[in-house]
Amino acid sequence: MPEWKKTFCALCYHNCGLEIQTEGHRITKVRPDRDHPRTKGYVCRKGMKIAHYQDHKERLTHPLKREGDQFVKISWDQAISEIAEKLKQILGKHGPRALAYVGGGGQGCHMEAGFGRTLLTALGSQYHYSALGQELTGLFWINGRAYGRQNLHLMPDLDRAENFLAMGWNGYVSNAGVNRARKRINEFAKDPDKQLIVIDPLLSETARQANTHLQIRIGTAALFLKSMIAIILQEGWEDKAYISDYCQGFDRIAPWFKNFDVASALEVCGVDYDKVKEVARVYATRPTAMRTDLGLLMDRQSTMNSYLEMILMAVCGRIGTPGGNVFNGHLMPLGPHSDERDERTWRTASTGIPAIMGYFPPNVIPEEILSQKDDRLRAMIVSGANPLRSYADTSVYEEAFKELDLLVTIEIAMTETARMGHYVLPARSAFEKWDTTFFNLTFPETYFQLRHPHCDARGEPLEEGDIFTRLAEALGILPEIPESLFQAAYGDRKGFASELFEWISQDKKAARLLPFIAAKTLGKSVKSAHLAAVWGLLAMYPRHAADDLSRAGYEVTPFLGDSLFQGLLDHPEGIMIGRLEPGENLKKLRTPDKKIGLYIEEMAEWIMEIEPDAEKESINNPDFPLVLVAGRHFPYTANSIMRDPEWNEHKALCTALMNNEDTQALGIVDGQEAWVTTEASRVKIPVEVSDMAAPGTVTIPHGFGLGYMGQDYGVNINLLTKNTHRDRLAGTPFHRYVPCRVEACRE
Ligand SMILES: Nc1nc2c(c(=O)[nH]1)N[C@H]1C(S)=C(S)[C@@H](COP(=O)(O)OP(=O)(O)OC[C@H]3O[C@@H](n4cnc5c(=O)[nH]c(N)nc54)[C@H](O)[C@@H]3O)O[C@H]1N2
Ligand SMILES: Nc1nc2c(c(=O)[nH]1)N[C@H]1C(S)=C(S)[C@@H](COP(=O)(O)OP(=O)(O)OC[C@H]3O[C@@H](n4cnc5c(=O)[nH]c(N)nc54)[C@H](O)[C@@H]3O)O[C@H]1N2
Ligand code: SF4
Ligand SMILES: [Mo]
Repeated sequence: MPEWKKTFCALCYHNCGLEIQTEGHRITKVRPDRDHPRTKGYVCRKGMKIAHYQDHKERLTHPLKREGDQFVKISWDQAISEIAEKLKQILGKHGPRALAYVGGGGQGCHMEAGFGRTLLTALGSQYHYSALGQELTGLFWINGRAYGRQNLHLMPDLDRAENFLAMGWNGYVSNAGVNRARKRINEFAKDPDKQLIVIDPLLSETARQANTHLQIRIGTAALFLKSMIAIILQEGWEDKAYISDYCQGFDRIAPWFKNFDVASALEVCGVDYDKVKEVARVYATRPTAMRTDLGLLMDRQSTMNSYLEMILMAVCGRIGTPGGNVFNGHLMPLGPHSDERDERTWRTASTGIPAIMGYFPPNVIPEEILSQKDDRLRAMIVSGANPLRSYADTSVYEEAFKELDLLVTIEIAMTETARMGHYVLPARSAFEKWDTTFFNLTFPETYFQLRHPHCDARGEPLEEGDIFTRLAEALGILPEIPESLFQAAYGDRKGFASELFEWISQDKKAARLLPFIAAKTLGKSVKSAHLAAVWGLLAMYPRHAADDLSRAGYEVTPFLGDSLFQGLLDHPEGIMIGRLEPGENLKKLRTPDKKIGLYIEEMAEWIMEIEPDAEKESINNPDFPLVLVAGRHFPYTANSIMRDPEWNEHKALCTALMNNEDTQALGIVDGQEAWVTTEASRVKIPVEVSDMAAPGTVTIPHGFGLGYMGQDYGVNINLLTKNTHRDRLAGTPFHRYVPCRVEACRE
């Protein structure tokens, strides 16, 4: 009987526990892991298809160098020394602002990001661009102002909630950010004592399950949220005691809502006043957890939506309280707090967008490369990301990438971005290396899991941590490591820990380069740079999570980190590494007065723009009368990770969903091809008549248009999105609101 090996999925940030059987390089069987402490046997269609991620005909095996139109195989030594030499030349001539690191771990291979960022900062640059800068940074910015730290992130406390309010989130198929989302949705929808309320312009899969679905007009989320707050304050339903104990600035925000014309606003939103009032009453008076996502984050009022969402939760006393939204625990936050009011925080040179939680928004990359300034971007290391399919406005990206002096892509597959690179470096896949995820979707328990290397690698791919360490060494940025530390790495890990921490406590430069030091020492004895860095993280974890660890039943000793590390090696399904106290969640606030900051100066003018007439006017666009939802996530897409169309049995699934009303008016029948035109471009795509689409909307999935073995499958949605169409503050794209028009294809 072949052995079942425990691991977890790398296709979305739910990171479900899986069991796999393998034969050499391939995964031969998959089943959900019922013993998985967090996901308990939960899985979706995509996870069951993971074998197509691991093995296909365009996996990379060797370092490649571009020569003319061709790639030639080169050795690792040649690749590393040439790249290091070019980087030295570019940075020597133009300074550190010429360099950006793009990507960093995707949906569940996060160990590389620590190495990539360490290399970037050691070279003097702060430009880390990632997918987080095209969805979450506006929200992170609000978190920073309201809670004192951009990485204080809220999640719905569904275990203690009576009701579940979902807005701009389609968890029934995206599984995004809620542990075992489908089960939780069903539980709230079916239990007579609970309620599932969904606010979504489309009849999404989640909205279909709802007890109450408010189908707002697309693009009116800010107006809707402002109305909800206004109703609550006008009715006096706010939680006055909570506001006085835990909030600051209420008196300054209250006037924004006092005379707000709710009736006119809701008319623009296209929803019934009494129904909204009832939802507002339920939210304000019963423990209700809220989950929002791309429908708000990628909407035309992105950061404003996050601001209004924060105010709504706060005035109802739903932040940090049981059954509302709570701050979770973690081994590592997803990024550092980076306040742009601190002059050390960089802004992009041409477009002036600050780092938020350490991330810059991909939407500005083309302008930053094409700028005529001397400090323009010239060199880029892309890893675990495919900008030429994932980021807005592919044509502009293609134009910009041609102007780079150096493009290095670290990948497992030959992608559109890799094809434009000067060097393409093969990484080990999720199942060929030690790796982990820092996404964490549980409360009050915090879990952590290591993915063990279960598949053999083909060719010579390396762990990304190893690639970055080799680069750091070739660039001459590593300090001299004491010989005794190399030796200690082969002895008892406790002895190694004492030696290492003593050294780095005296040598600040070494402390900043810790992942590399760990890789060069312990990494040699455990045969993995990533494993060594995980050990380092765990070694430091008890210092800042002692209470969480003792609540989880651990005796907190100086070497607890090492025992946790051993636990992860012994338990490939993961272990609990902390337990929070639901009643003490507000202690996590980090503002100087430990209160939630309701009034945010930079948002004050903007919020005044959210008025019925102004919004009605802004969403009226005679040139582009329809709205494209540019990026449906459904069971046949997994961002741009799954490249072999065999995973979808080669079915033609990339269609434009439209409402019957619109197709009839345009003379289009189901299955007929149509032109969809936006400011950026136009594409031809089959139309699928569906009641999921609201009148006036067109929905196309994200994750098609990938080339495989010389053929393209489906439409690349990012031909239609415009990179300048972005949030004024965070630079995040408006992918859920792209004005468009549709014409039947007559030829
Ligand atoms: N199958 C599959 N699952 C995935 C992924 C994938 O590629 N495929 N990707 C993963 C990733 S990286 C992410 S970030 C998540 C995203 O997860 P979600 O955010 O849940 O995914 P979306 O499909 O964008 O769903 C957003 C919902 O917002 C609604 N919406 C659009 N415009 C508006 C608006 O103006 N107002 C309101 N209130 N709602 C609006 C849409 O109709 C849709 O139902 O999914 C993850 N899961
Ligand atoms: N128009 C539009 N665009 C969108 C969206 C949308 O809704 N609409 N959704 C967006 C969202 S929410 C997200 S999160 C982004 C995601 O976009 P990206 O950040 O580009 O990430 P992915 O598409 O998840 O995968 C990127 C690459 O990682 C590679 N890869 C897989 N495993 C490994 C590994 O172990 N190591 C390395 N080095 N590489 C690996 C894959 O081959 C793939 O090419 O795209 C988004 N783009
Ligand atoms: S793609 Fe599916 S199986 Fe994989 S982590 Fe996400 S929900 Fe789980
Ligand atoms: Mo995402």
